[in-house]
Amino acid sequence: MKMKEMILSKLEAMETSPEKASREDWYAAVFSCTRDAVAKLPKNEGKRKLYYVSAEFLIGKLLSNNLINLGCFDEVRALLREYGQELEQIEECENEPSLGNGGLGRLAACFLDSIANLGLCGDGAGLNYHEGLFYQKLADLRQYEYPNPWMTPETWLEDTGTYFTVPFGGFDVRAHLYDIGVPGENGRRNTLHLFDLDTIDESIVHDGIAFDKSDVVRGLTLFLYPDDSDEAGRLLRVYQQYFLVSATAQLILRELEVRGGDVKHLHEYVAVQINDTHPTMIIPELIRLLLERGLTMDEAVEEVSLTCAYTNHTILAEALETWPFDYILRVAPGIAPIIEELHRRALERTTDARVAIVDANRRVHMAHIDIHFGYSVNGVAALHTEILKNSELRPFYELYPEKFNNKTNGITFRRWLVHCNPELTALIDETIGKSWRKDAAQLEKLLAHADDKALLQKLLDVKAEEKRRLARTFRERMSLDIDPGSVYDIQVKRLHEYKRQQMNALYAVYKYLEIKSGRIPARPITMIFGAKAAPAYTTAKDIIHLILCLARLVGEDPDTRDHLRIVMVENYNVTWAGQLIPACDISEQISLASKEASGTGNMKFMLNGAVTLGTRDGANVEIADLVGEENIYTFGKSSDEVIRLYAEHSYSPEALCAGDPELMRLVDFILDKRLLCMGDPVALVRLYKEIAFKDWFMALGDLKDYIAAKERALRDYEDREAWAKKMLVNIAKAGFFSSDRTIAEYDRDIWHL
Ligand code: 26V
Repeated sequence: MKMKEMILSKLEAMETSPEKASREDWYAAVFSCTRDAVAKLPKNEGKRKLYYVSAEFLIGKLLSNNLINLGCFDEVRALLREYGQELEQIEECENEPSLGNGGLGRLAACFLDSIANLGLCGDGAGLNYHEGLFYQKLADLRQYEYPNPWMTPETWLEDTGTYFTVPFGGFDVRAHLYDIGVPGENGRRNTLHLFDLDTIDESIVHDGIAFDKSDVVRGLTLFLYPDDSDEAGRLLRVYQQYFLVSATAQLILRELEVRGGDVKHLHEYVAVQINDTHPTMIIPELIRLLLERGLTMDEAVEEVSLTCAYTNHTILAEALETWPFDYILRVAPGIAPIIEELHRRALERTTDARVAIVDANRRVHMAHIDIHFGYSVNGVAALHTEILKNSELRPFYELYPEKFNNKTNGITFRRWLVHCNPELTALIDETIGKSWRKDAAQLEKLLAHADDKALLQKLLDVKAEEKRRLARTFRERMSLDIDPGSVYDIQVKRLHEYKRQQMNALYAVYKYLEIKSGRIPARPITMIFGAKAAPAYTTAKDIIHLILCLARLVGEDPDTRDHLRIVMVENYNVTWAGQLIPACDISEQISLASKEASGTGNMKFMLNGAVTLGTRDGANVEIADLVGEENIYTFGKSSDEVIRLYAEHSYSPEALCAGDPELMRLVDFILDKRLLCMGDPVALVRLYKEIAFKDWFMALGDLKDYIAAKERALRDYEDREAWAKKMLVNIAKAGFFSSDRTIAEYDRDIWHL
C-alpha cells in the first residue's frame, strides 16, 4: 500500500476522516504510518559492523527526516495540502528530543543519517536522557534552566524488551534497550540504540534542574551532563559513561554471537567509533568481556585495539577529560585493574610521562587510553588535525604517526537543505537537475549560472521569503516584530568564551553608539543570537545577560530601534536551527583561531546561501579555500599567531585598551549607567573584569578587525546582485561539506565495512 492510503486508512481506524481530522489527529496518523514503514525495512548487513558510540545524539524531530529518507516526503506533503494542512505545522505536535548539547551531538545525528543513506551497516549507541540537556528560559535578562521532558506516548522509541546487567561497584543495574529506526534511501535501515533504567524517577527533580545526584538508581539517565561542580555530580557522569559502554559492549558481543562471529577475531566483525572521550571506557570494558570469554590479556588487548577508533572534537585543555582513578575503583571496579594494566603496557612503549594513562596525581587521561589502544585518531577539520599533530597531541603523533588522520566534518543535506529549505531545494533542482542529491559535488554545476541575472534574482527572492517567514515566527512565538527588509546577522551555537559571543555583543555596542551619533546604517540590521550556557559556567551566563541588556537598550531607544535590533531566541535547538538558517544573510563564525575544532553551523549557513563572517579557524579555513576570498569575510589573528601569543604569555587586554581609546570606550560601555540600571551590576562588573583584564580568548585583540570586516560585509550587501553571486558561489561550493562525503571517507580510511 502507498503511504497516502495507509495514512487515510489510519485516520479511518481512528474514527475520524481527512475532512474532520485535527492537526493532532493528522500527526498521530502520519507518525504511526511512518514509524511502521521504518520498522518494516530490512536492516543493512555486512561482515564488519560499525557501532558509533556517543554520549549525545542530537537527532531533532524525526517525522520529516524519516519521510524524506523513505522517499515519500512530497507525497505526504501533497496529501496534507489536499486537506488544508501543512507538514511543518503537523510536525509542531512532535517534541524535539534533547539528547545533545551542540555540534558533537548533531554531528553524530548527521552521521547516522549518512551511514544509513550510503547503505552501510552501522548503528549508534547512546543514552535515553528523560529530561535531555535542559530547557532554557530567558526571563529577567537571564537564563533559567528547567527539565526538558520530550517522551510522549507517540514515540519513535521502540521497546526491545532486552536488558543487560551493568556491574557497578557494590550494586548491579539493568540497562533497558530502546531502539530508534534510521531509514536510508536504499530501502534499508540501521538503528540508534538508546539505553535506559526502568527505575528512573522524574519526580526527584526540584527547583529547576536540581536533584539528588547521589541517587544513581533513580537519577542516572535523567539529564545529559549533570552538573559536575560537586563530587556527586562528577561521579554521576562516570556512572553514566560506564553504563553506556558496558551495555554497548554487551550488545556488540551478543550481536556478534547471533551473527555467528568469533570473538577471537572481534575486529573482523566489529568497528567501534568512540565519539570524543565520553565512551572511552568501552576499551577496558570490551577487554574485560573478552577475558571472560577465554581470551588471554595479550589477545584481548590486541583485538580491542584493532576494533576501536577515536575522534577528537576539541583542543580546549579544560574539555579533555580526566577522572580520578579512585572514581573508577568506586564506579566500575571491574575495569580498574585493566586500566592499570593498559597504563603499564603504555609505559613499556615509551618513558614519556606526558603520554601516561594514569598521571602522578592518579588521574586517568581518557584520551590517552583511546590513542594508545585504538587504531585510529582523527581530528574533525584540516587545521584541527594539524594542531593535534603539531601541538596538542604531538608526543602521541611522534609515537604513532600512522594512527593520525583528518576527517573534515559534514552535515546531512537531507535535513539542512531539502527539509529546512524546500524553496531553495526546488530552485536548485530547476537549475541543475537533481543529481546533487546523490552526489553533492554536483552543486558546482551552479557556477555555470553565476552570471544568470534571472537566477540571481530568484535566489534573492527565496532568501527574502525565508526572512519573511522567520519574521512571522518571531511574531507568533515571541510577539516580536523584526524588519524582513533588514540584514539578518546570526550567531547560533553553544555559549562559550572561545566562540566569542562577547565580541559580537561589543560590535552591537559599537553600532549602537554609531547610530546615537547620527551615523545611520544604509539598511537596518537584525542581530540574532541563540545559545545555551552550561548551568555552572558563570562567564557564559554573564555574556547572555549582557546580550539581553543590550537587546533591551537598543529596542527601547527610539533613536536606535528602527536601525538595529538584537534578538536572543529562547532554547536554541535543532528545530530553531531549521528555521533560522535558511533566513540568514551573514553567518557569524568568529571563534578565536585554533579553538573551534571544526564548526558545522558554518556549513549549514553556507549551504543555505549565507555569507560567512569568520576567523581562519576550524572548517572556516576550508570554506575560505573553496569559495575564494571574495566570497567570505575573514578577519583576525591566525592560529599560528594565537598559539605563539599563548606560548609567550604576551597577550594583554589592558595594554590594548590603554593604547586605544576607541576600544576602551566599547569595553567601558559594559559599565555604562544605562546598562547598570537595567541589569545586574554584579554580573556586569564581573564580565567587565573578565574582558578588560583577562580576555583569555583575545576578543579585544580581534575586535577592531572584526568591526571593519563586518562593516565591509554590510557595505557589499547593498550591491544586491553582487551579493547574490556570493550566495550562489557559497551554495555551489558547499558540496564538499556533505556528511555523505565525510562518512565515505571514514569508511574508506577507518571502518572498512
Ligand atoms: C565537553 C564538555 C566539558 C564539560 C561539560 C560538558 C561537555 C560536553 C562536551 C564536551 C566536549 C565538547 C566537544 C564538542 O562539542 N566539540 C565540537 O564538536 C563539533 C563536531 O566535531 C565541532 O564542529 C566543534 O567545533 C566542536 O566544538
